[in-house]
Amino acid sequence: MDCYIFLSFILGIPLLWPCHKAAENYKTEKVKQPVGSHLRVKRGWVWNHFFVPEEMNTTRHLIGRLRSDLDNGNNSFQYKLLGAGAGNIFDIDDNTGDIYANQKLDREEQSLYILRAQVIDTTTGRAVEPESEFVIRVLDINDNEPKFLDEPYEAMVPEMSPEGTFVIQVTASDADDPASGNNARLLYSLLQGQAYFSVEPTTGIIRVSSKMDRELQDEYWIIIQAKDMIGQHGALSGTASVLIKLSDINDNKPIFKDSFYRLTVSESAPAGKTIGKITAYDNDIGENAEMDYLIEDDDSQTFDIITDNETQEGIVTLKKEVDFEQQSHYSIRAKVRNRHVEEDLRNYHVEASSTFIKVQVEDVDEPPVFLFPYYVFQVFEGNPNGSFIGIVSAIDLDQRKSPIRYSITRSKVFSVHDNGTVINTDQLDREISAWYNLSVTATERDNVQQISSVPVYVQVLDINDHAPEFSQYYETYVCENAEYGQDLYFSCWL
Ligand SMILES: *[C@@H]1O[C@H](CO)[C@@H](O)[C@H](O)[C@H]1NC(C)=O
Ligand SMILES: *[C@@H]1O[C@H](CO)[C@@H](O)[C@H](O)[C@H]1NC(C)=O
Ligand SMILES: *[C@@H]1O[C@H](CO)[C@@H](O)[C@H](O)[C@H]1NC(C)=O
Ligand SMILES: *[C@@H]1O[C@H](CO)[C@@H](O)[C@H](O)[C@H]1NC(C)=O
Ligand SMILES: *[C@@H]1O[C@H](CO)[C@@H](O)[C@H](O)[C@H]1NC(C)=O
Ligand SMILES: *[C@H]1O[C@@H](CO)[C@H](O)[C@@H](O)[C@@H]1NC(C)=O
Repeated sequence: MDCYIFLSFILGIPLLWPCHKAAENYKTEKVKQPVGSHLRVKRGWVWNHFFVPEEMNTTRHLIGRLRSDLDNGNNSFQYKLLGAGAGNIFDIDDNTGDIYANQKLDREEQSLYILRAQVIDTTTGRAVEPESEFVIRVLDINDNEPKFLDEPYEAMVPEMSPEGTFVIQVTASDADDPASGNNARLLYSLLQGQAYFSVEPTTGIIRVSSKMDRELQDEYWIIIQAKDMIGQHGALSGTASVLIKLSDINDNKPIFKDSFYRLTVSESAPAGKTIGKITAYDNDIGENAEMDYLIEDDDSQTFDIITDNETQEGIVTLKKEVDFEQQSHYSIRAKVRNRHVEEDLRNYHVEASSTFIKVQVEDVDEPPVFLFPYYVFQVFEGNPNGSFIGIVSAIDLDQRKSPIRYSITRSKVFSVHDNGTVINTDQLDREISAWYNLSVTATERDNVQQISSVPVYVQVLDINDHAPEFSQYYETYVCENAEYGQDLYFSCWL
């Protein structure tokens, strides 16, 4: 079998060579025979090339004649066909050596049949020729359409890829004979998707034909067609769909939802407290949608902003405490920008965008504040009831500036006027008690919940001692014009 395949390749003819022992002897002579002519030898088998078209619609089809050149036509020779297919698919006319195909053949199922022939002289019962092998080839017709075998096809290409970018190669196969005309020569084209993609007609390579923006459309279904017969008349075709997804590039900058935000913070809020959220959106996805917020204009250095990595929101926090009485509102500017910026995407809008934030500080009703952390009064024993002992003073720092009411509880000896003046309500006797330690309470008249207290120490001086040299009022005059927040006690005391 090897030898006929080998020969037919060398000769470039689809011919089967008899391969029995005798063939060796004829080889050189036979090679010189013009293609298609009868192969004559001095003594031996004679036959044409045997071809049978596939898919023949006639039931019985003559495909050639096999003869011994010793056959003189006196009907004494008998031809026989042997091998797989002999007697059913093929048969031979005993007398003439005519070979017939009895049924429709399918080249794609079996493209050649190897049979053996015998010729016997019926008068002697002896073989006239050595038994010989020959081949019947089935000729191709274009009866198979191209098929895409690897469906479904899916490919991914970055958005904004330039024209010509490779996307995917899809190939169809055609069961017809690639050596037979154009039956298996395919030509690819696009039936759907030509606006954005192209296909190389001979290779099936799909390329980008125009830039696509993932933020507008993130996937495309295209339909590719393969036609055999290089698309000419009689061509069969097959189609496949290809899903092309666009991957994201960082071509969008984050943009604030609003150009202006209004936040409020209580003056009682501790440093680090979250006071609000601001939101920007980025049309990209994944890492490309990650952003960083920052505070841009904040001379007061009061606010901070961090990014919530889960929600991509900007969380505005208090860097230090605020005081309504000092500054009741702030205007700051915040910025947001892409966290990841690739060098080659500078062309796109990746710079930051910004927004204004107005922060309103809310006043909190705070308890009244005494001007000193404690008071020490000195008084001579024996002073009459209702004598002046000293003055305490508390103020409401809130905007409302509520009037203050003072009180002393659990003391039978002292009382306090609404203006803070402490008086005695009983005789003081140093021999009974040299010290009275009191607690004076200040209450806001407008909100009795707002209360604070201060310790007051009253020292009773001996009447027989010489008079003290210091003023009883010294605290008051220093503190009158002092500001809240200063270390009043010490500046007064020293
Ligand atoms: C046999 O008949 C079919 C259907 O009519 C046709 O398509 C096919 O080409 C015919 N075969 C040949 C070899 O003519
Ligand atoms: C027919 O011819 C062959 C070969 O020439 C010969 O051997 C044979 O005897 C002949 N038979 C008859 C019946 O004449
Ligand atoms: C968010 O991620 C960035 C970078 O990984 C990090 O610097 C930042 O601290 C994170 N923010 C929070 C609130 O965890
Ligand atoms: C405080 O009030 C009392 C009683 O009304 C009054 O006698 C006293 O003079 C007041 N003192 C001052 C400093 O106003
Ligand atoms: C009152 O306060 C003074 C000064 O702090 C102290 O020396 C004295 O022991 C106190 N007396 C009482 C009864 O708490
Ligand atoms: C204050 O004065 C003494 C002595 O004069 C009296 O004994 C007290 O009763 C008086 N107290 C009051 C509250 O008037």
